Amino acid sequence: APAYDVIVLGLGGMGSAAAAHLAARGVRVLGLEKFGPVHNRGSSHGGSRITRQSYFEDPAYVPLLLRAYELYEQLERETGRDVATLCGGVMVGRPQSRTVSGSLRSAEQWGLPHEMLDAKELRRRYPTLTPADDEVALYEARAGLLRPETTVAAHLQLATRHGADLHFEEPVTRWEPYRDGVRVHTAENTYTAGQLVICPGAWAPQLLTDLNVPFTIERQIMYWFQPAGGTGPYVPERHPIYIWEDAAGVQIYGFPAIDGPDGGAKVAFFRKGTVCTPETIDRTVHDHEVRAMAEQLEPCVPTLPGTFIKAATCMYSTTPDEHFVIARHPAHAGAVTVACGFSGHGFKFVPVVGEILADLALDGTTHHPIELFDPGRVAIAPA
Ligand code: PYC
Repeated sequence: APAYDVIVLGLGGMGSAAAAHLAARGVRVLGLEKFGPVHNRGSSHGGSRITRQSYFEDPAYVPLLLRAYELYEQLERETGRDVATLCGGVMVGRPQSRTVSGSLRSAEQWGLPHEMLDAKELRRRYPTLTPADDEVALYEARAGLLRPETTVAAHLQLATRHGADLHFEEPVTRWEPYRDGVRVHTAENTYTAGQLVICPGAWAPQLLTDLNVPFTIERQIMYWFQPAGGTGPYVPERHPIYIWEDAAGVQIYGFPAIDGPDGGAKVAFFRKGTVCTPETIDRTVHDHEVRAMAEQLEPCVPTLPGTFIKAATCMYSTTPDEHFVIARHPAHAGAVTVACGFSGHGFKFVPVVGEILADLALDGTTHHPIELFDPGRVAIAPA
């Protein structure tokens, strides 16, 4: 008999949630992670991530978001950790921009509470934000921020509490079908299990060659600036998260100041990354990159680029249509489940993805709507 019911490969955002949900259902779980617990080498670090419900990307994400909100609350209750701060959020741009029109479409389709603000009202509510007269905002009170490192730590804690074995600093070298299940090799050991759940993050191109999805791994930069005049107007009690699309379609996103009076506030370009691999990513952030961020902020959040504090890099794993991949592996459908290609907008879904992966691995199906995430839609013909 297999030593484990399920092996989870990768214990970042998605894998830690999968391990927690699987272990809570009473099965024997092994989690394998290349790095230590809650590391900063992948896509689940940097102190904050946005959460929101009026989803400009596609209304099909909304039911999953509603469930993710419930599960984030449950995670806070079960672990006593502070994961979410719902400080409100604004999606800003011209009315016809994807950010504004797509958010409004999801809000209207799903009856989500929201307000439309003209430029004058946005400036009145949030004096740090200085939209042009032809820009508007969709305001959502239940948008806010999530703490990625705390989320991962909380899921690892729950997985362990429910009896999962979690092995860190133990990279998987390869895996293969074996009898009715799988065999997974690391430098130290070989493990067998009935089911394998692969949450590879930016390592998807290496670990999922036979999925035939053309992932692009992108280097992204997160910046922290100390606002001119201090963080007073930027604290979460007074400041929303924001996604702001300019007339050229370039999006930035930012957060309130959550790191105390001297910690600044975080801001970044949404996309605009350069292609990289986890091995070759340039972890140095260059002066010209800091200047480009400050220049983009000048017209819309002019006091934010007061003093540059620090920057950090992370990776997106982007699919051609920027929708996720969550499915039974088409080539190994009886034993392998994959979750990857989160394309820079996955973290807010972490707990519901954990629930879906547990459903798929244990029941072969899920009641959650995941049709949009079928890898077949973007797979290229095998070479
Ligand atoms: O998913 O809200 C999001 C997001 C903003 C910037 C990167 N991802």
